[in-house]
Amino acid sequence: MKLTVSMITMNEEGAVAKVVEDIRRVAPGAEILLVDSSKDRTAEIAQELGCRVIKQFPPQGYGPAMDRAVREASGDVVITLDCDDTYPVEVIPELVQKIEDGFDLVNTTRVWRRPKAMPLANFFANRFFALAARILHGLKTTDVHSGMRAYRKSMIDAVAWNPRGPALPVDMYVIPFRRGYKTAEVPIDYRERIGTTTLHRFSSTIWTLRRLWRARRA
Ligand SMILES: Nc1nc2c(ncn2[C@@H]2O[C@H](COP(=O)(O)OP(=O)(O)OP(=O)(O)O)[C@@H](O)[C@H]2O)c(=O)[nH]1
Ligand SMILES: [Mg+2]
Repeated sequence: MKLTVSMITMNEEGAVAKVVEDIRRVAPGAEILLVDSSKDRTAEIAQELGCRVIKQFPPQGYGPAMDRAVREASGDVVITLDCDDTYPVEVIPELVQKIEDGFDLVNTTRVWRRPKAMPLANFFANRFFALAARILHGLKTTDVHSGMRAYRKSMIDAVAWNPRGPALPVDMYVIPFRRGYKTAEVPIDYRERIGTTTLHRFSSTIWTLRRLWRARRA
């Protein structure tokens, strides 16, 4: 199956070369696609390394960038991860294998135990959001906010969500699950980030709860 590794980037020039080279090592034939809204040299570095770069200006936020990153992928399998060196690229083959085995979406969980690289408040918030997903949707998960996943492209083509507003990864997991697509979850180690965070905790929390509640109608 053809593979695309999709990332969204906002000022990740300190990490992009390492992340792209790491991906190339484990998935040499994959298309690497960036939806970029950076003011720094992230896009140029990625292009020099042979990535396909879609520029999104002015920046529209996480959701519209991520929606575009998965929909524009040319592969049959789309892997997402953050371009900040937090996610272990070595698990990419395992995620792809699970799609080949018949799963439509393979999530990773960073919080099967507390990662040192995650602030305690974020850890508890993530576990709480996952518990809410279990109660509201019956989804056995510990992490609805992981940025590292594999999606079957035909599933993405068949499912819609509202890309506007924070916390889109919640919808991208819960809605396919509610629609009856087959999902799996793999524990991963989560590392310290290169560069500075773009996460807005307050709006992300509000939107997470809103998306979890609204997905009941999916
Ligand atoms: N293209 C694009 N990328 C974005 C935008 N906002 C955030 N990103 C990228 O999306 C990735 C994930 O963003 P967030 O989930 O907000 O958090 P984060 O900065 O990774 O936060 P940490 O949890 O500290 O790693 C980041 O690596 C950003 O570079 C945006 O508006 N446009
Ligand atoms: Mg990150």
